[in-house]
Amino acid sequence: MGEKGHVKVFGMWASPIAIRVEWALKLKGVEYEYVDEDLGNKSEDLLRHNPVTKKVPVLVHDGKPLAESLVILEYIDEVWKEGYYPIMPDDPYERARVRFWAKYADDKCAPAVFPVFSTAGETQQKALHEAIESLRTLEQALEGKKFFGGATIGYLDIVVGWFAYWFPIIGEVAGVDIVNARNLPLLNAWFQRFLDNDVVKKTLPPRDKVYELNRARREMLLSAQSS
Ligand SMILES: N[C@@H](CCC(=O)N[C@@H](CS)C(=O)NCC(=O)O)C(=O)O
Repeated sequence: MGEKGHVKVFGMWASPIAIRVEWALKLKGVEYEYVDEDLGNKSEDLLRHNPVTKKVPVLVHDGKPLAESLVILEYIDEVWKEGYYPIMPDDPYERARVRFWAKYADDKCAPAVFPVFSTAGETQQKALHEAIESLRTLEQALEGKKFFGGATIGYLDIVVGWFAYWFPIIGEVAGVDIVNARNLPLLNAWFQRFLDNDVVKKTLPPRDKVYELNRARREMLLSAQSS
């Protein structure tokens, strides 16, 4: 048990959302117990801890459960504060700004990329155009900075961090290039910088397994549309 109690995380190895919680805890050097869920057959423990959405991630701190990754990230930053790696900006206005962009990324960018993954042909091209536009808007938050958090990885980097690893994989599965040096140069350069971080790198699931899972998923989505 760490100096601030026992920490348990319910995740799923290929979840791009649950990994946010692991990145945050690892950046802070907080030890935790990890429970990998089968989302097709969720454990009693997960359902007991998160009866509302029944989703991962769930953080259980000294027996007290919390769901929703963005809420969990802020909680982690508040509990492991003095002397720990900072995640949220100090300034209230900057804190509000990163919350705004996190909401934009979850509500606009991720849903805009999904149809690129789940369609083909002209529909996919149209979706790709819209996805790139939404990412171009997000890119504004990176202007003049190494990371969204400034000189180091912060809250927004953790929130959109999965884009850096998952977009190239799902792009390859779907036969499209979502982010590259020509269409989104700042975001593309940030992808490399983010993935170069040791904590980030060490937490990532194996690329071949993520590729295969998404390949099978796309095949299923496309065949469901054609039947
Ligand atoms: N808004 C939630 C989204 C969590 C989420 O979508 N989790 C997915 C895995 S990536 C899940 O648990 N899916 C299982 C289900 O929907 O039943 C968060 O930020 O925590």
